[in-house]
Amino acid sequence: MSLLPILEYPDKRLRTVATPIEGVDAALSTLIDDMFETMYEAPGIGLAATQVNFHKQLLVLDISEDKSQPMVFINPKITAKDGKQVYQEGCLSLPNIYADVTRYNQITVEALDRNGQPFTLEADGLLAVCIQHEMDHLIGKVFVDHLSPLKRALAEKKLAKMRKLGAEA
Ligand code: GNR
Ligand code: NI
Repeated sequence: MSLLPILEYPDKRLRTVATPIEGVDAALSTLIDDMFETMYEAPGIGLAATQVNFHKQLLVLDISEDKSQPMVFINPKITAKDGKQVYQEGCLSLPNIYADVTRYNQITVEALDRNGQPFTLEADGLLAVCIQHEMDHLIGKVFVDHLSPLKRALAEKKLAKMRKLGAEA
């Protein structure tokens, strides 16, 4: 297993639109293991392949507190959505930046699991937030794209400042 470098905003590669995965092979299985290791180590509750510079439709997540609910979504599609919720989001590609984002409250997702088997999942609350956040990455979107221009500018300013402080420390 190995830790993978995570791309950080405003890296242009985060804007790449991922393409569908055609088959689940051993190399993909290794990538999935490495993505879980990278996500848990960060620590984060989700990771999209885009963030580790692999531009295929793959995301992993685990919203449990004890690493007990690892989930893999290959070629995910939202087939139903309902309601609205606001959640304070963060992103491993924008360290230390948090902002409220409005998303669907309840979604139905169809995807393939790590064995290539199709499944359907109904999600709400944080799980629904996380799936929508990760699926955004797969189309080259990050959560600050959902903010007003003013809030987004503030987030970018804070990010630049944190980087500068980090570089001096
Ligand atoms: O670790 C993460 N936490 C989080 C919190 C609120 C909403 C979304 C997320 S996802 C994020 C990990 C990440 O950047 N995934 O792309
Ligand atoms: Ni993210």
